[in-house]
Amino acid sequence: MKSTMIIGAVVVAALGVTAVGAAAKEGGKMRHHRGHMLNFEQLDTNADGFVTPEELAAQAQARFDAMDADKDGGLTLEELKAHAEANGKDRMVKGAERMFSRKDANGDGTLSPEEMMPSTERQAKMLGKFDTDGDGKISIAEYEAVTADRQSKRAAHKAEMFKKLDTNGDGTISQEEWDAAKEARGSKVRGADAQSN
Ligand SMILES: [Ca+2]
Ligand SMILES: [Ca+2]
Ligand SMILES: [Ca+2]
Ligand SMILES: [Ca+2]
Repeated sequence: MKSTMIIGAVVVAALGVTAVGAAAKEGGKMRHHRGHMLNFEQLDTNADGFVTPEELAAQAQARFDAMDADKDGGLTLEELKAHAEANGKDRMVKGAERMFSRKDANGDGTLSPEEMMPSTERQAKMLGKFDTDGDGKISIAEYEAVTADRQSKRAAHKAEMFKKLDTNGDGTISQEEWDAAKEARGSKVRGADAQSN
């Protein structure tokens, strides 16, 4: 059903991966460029402890409307660029044209809300990630579990980096260790360059 698809899409859009940010990421060449993450209180507009697809839909629509400066229900390249500029998103301004032509599925020069939506697989993946009990809404516990998981992964990654740098395991990174790591990284980068050329 079409409505299900749209609801899934707005979950993606509202949960921090803005439609434009997601598009930039799909570009492959651009680095991960996430829109900033809304917190649960902001998403749960009626404050009942659950974020429903309806609440997310309303917010995704609000975001689309904010970009749709002339309120004609479609985004032009100019509107997209102007919005990115107004928000100081330089990288988005630069990537706007490419992203626009990729997203404009019917090539009419305007992005409809449907064209702005991420792909179905991405939507399903995102919704499934948060809604772990599959009841169709996101509880604060589900939201926090995902957020905490993300944070602990980041912390683990940092710890791992530290361990790699601290080669003698004394808990501090000496200048020598730092230099050695830099040296190792430098040769790796040079190696990669040599390969690609
Ligand atoms: Ca709610
Ligand atoms: Ca417009
Ligand atoms: Ca279009
Ligand atoms: Ca749930």
